Parts: sequence; structure tokens; C-alpha cells
Amino acid sequence: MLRDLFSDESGGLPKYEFIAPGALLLPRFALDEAQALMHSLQAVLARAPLRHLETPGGRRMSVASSSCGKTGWVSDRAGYRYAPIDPQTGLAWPPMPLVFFSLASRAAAEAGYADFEPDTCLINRYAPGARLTLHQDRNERDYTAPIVSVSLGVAADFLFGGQQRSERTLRMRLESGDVVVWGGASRLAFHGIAPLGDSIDPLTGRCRINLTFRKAL
Ligand code: MD6
Ligand code: FE
Repeated sequence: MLRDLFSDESGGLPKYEFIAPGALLLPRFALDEAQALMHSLQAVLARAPLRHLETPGGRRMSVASSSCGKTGWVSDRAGYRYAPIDPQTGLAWPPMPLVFFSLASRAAAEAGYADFEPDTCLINRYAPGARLTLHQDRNERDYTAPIVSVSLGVAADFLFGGQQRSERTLRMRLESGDVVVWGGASRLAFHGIAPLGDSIDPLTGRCRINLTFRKAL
């Protein structure tokens, strides 16, 4: 087990990288499924299109978002929350594809969180220059379930701070296929994404896609 923390059989990437207590990076954990994830994603986005949400302060987010699963994360002048109906279409969010659920649950188990059953997946698309300012994820009902975050396409700099916005942040590069699993003592850590650079990825073109799985209900 201890050896697994530092090496793998192929002499390539470590299986895990420690970020902070409760937070682990699983380098390229989703690489084998990346195409299948993108394929299922197209079907989800056909029913629940990406859109630039408005923040409670009235700003348009640079990231374009959608959701699938039993509920979806939304933001508008009234605040941040989960909603069972997509306000843009008036329909229920598309069901979470099995390949999404299965990957998230396996990643959580690999990181030590057994039996993770996400009920929602937030989909974020970053175009060049898009960013996510430091925030905490605190709209979920209970903080005992972890969050599983899957990066696809153009690499981005992930900023990871402490429990206070003012604490200094670590910066780590998230590559296509990387999975971050995050819970326990890190569940309410501030985090964000630095403005995306302009480059091309074979899977996603000039964009980065992030899939964030949560148990919200
Ligand atoms: C992103 N991720 O990677 C944004 N939140 O595009 C998040 O905001 C996030 O990666 C909670 C846990 C993991 C995350
Ligand atoms: Fe977040």
C-alpha cells in the first residue's frame, strides 16, 4: 500500500499524488474512458445545452455549464443551488450516463471512499481565457461524501487553498484524464481554475471539459 503511493509497476506515473488531507490526484485515471465519456457527453449536452450562468452578483460566468443526474447545479440572481429541473429547458436534467457513474464511483473507491453514489454531475467547459475564481463547494446537503472531478482536454492550472479565502494556494496542472478525489478534511477547501491557455487537444479542441460528480441530495 505504501509503495503504491509512490510508484506503479510500469515505472510511469504514480497511482496517487497527495494534494492535502482528504484530497488526492489520480493521474490519468480516466484516460482509457476519455473517448467514451466525450461520446456520452454529446448526448447529454444535446438535451441540456451548455450555458453561461449568471452569478448572484450579476456577472456572466466565463465557464459554460450544464448538468446531468437527479439534480443539477444552477446559479442566478437568487443564488447558487441545486435544482431538479433545468431552468433553461423546463425539463428534468438528462440521466447520468452509466459510464460517468461507474468511473466516478471507481475513482472514489481507489482513493479510499467506498460506495460513492453520485446523484449529479456538473459539466463545465472552459474556452481559452475562461477561469473559475476561488470558491468552496457548499451547496451539497452533507459533506461526508467526496467530490470526484475529471479533467478532459486542454490542461489547466488548478488552485488549491485552505479553509479561508485568504490562505495561500497551491497550483497544480490538471492534464486530460486526471481525476481529483476530494473529501474529508479538504471538503470545504477553497479552490479554483486559473485562466485557460490557448492550445489544442485532440479530444476537445481548444477547450477543457471538467466533470464534477457529487452527492448533492
Ligand atoms: C474544475 N473544479 O476543475 C473546477 N470543485 O474545472 C471544481 O470546482 C471542483 O475540481 C470541487 C472539487 C473538485 C473540483
Ligand atoms: Fe468547486
